[in-house]
Amino acid sequence: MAARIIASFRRTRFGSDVTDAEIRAALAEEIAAILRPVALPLVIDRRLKPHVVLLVGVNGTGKTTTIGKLAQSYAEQGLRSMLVAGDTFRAAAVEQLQVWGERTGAPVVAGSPGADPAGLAYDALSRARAEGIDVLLVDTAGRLHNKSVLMEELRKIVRVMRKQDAAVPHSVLLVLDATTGQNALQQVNVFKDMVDVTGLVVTKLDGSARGGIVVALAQEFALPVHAVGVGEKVSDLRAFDPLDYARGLAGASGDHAL
Ligand SMILES: Nc1nc2c(ncn2[C@@H]2O[C@H](COP(=O)(O)OP(=O)(O)O)[C@@H](O)[C@H]2O)c(=O)[nH]1
Ligand SMILES: [Mg+2]
Repeated sequence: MAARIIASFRRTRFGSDVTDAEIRAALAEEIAAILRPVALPLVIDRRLKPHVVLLVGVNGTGKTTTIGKLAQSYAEQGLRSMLVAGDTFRAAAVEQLQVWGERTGAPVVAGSPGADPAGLAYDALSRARAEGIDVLLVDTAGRLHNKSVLMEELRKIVRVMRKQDAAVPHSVLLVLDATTGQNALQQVNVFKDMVDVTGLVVTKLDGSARGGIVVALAQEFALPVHAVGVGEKVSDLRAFDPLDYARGLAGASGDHAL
């Protein structure tokens, strides 16, 4: 990444009389060019009823919170969501999703603790189809310390839902915590082995880390970055803005755009 930027600077800028602000603006533009191809919002297909979105990722990255934020933003667009409490391992995870359901007006499908998430997802899918729900958001567990168990659990959710509709899930979002740095790259590899990840959500970009990790992710995997989390509140989900993000990384203010 650094080599690419330096090479480009050599070609275009070296030797000329440039200010610090100009260098930062040029650097930001260079980084934004790498990010633009992956800055793609998740487009919900309103004809699917439901568009099935599976959220995966390590514990604590923000899957459940992101589901709440997505349900809110869809409600604002006039789309009806249904939430599936597929992290059945922890009772607190089910309660957390129920709170989001109440806040956003979305029905929540939950089972008893320890229930089979695949069966739950199957039931939720038939209910969503019957009720004409627009988006089915499926939460999952992220207990990575037992990789083969998690892999079998996620694959079973997909396999069982496909008995009803071979085209689901339409989207598989991997949720990554920006503050984990380079570890996020490893997480993408692990989850890509388990399920067909179609896009990323990068959370906690409000933290102290500037999250240069998104640049590395874009270069390594070229997966769409559908949205970024910038806080814990329901409104803290944003479309990924490459130039804004790049300016933050380069320490460039918007005033010095090229
Ligand atoms: N600051 C910040 N905190 C977040 C963000 N997204 C989630 N969180 C917090 O991270 C913690 C774990 O989130 P949760 O949704 O439970 O993660 P999960 O285990 O993947 O479902 C919670 O305390 C959330 O409030 C974000 O974008 N910014
Ligand atoms: Mg959760």
